[in-house]
Amino acid sequence: METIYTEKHKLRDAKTELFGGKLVQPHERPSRAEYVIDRVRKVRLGPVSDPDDFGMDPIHAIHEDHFTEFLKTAAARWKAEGFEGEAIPTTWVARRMSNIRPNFIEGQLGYYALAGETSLTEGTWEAAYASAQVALTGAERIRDGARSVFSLCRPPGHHATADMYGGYCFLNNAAISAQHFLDKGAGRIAILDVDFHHGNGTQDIFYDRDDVLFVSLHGDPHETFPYHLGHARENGTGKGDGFNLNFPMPPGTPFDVWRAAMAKGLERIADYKPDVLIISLGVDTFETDPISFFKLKSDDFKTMGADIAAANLPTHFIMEGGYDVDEIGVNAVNVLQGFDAAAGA
Ligand code: Q9C
Ligand code: ZN
Repeated sequence: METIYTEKHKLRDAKTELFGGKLVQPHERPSRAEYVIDRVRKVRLGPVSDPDDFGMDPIHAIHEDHFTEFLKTAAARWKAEGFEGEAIPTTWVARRMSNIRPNFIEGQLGYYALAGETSLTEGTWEAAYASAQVALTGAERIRDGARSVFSLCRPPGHHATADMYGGYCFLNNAAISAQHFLDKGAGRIAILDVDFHHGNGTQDIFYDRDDVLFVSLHGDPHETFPYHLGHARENGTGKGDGFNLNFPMPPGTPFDVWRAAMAKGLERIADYKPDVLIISLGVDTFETDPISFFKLKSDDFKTMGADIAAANLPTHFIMEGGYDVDEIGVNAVNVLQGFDAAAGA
């Protein structure tokens, strides 16, 4: 399987994450992608290619102009005010408050953030833009006829909505890829999100649509991030009714239980008959992930890949989370090797 990758991800190098009431070294750090690309090369998964540049249009097919403008300029505006730390929000549009966009940077952070852990830094925009270009390049490989491709996106994307960032995400790479397929003539796209966390951004973007089926397996939002979306009763709205499927699972969930849920999700995807299957590939379901509570083992990721291959669809893998950094390379590439072995590649 071919991998799309660029070192520009290193430009996203925040020094702080708000965690446990402290500013700590971010879980989402450059070494994550380094471990994954090292493993891709070590096992000779396949060629590694640079992304092409598709510009802003396919990003604006998903994200609001005023939001991308904010992401581009926020870190510099924050610094220009003389604030010494990295830019984090302290206010939100809480229940019964006004959705009017403030002028001052501090208020705008609260307006555009869906969570408070993720700081905006110099270089974040460039890295997020490059990450989206990686996903678009992967999409083009599938359009050119590849059975599968691995877009080694960093920073991740599935928590980002059309106009909000957070949960370590800025631009929604999976959504941008899905929309790109549709805009180039595909009729139906399925997104299977196997990251430990609910893909609230992807769900929100496609919630009222029937041309993208969203299926997510994740930690029950009663117990974990993003807390305020991802419940089983969220099935879509309007035309999108029936095209959103959530499988929240409790702390301690082992692979056999998780795998049975994925089988149900894949059944729904088979009924839907999509042109392309996009996998939001987080490996924070791993048993020793520092911020998660599922119990998958390294070998289970191979089985996961084989089960995905059995769906027999053109498959675009897009990197999302995974924070046991030492094992992220093995676990992510196990999915891809499991897929390739089962697909006869
Ligand atoms: N107590 C992704 O996996 N909250 N994002 C961490 C843990 C943020 C995860 C707090 C988790 C975001 C792409
Ligand atoms: Zn995650």
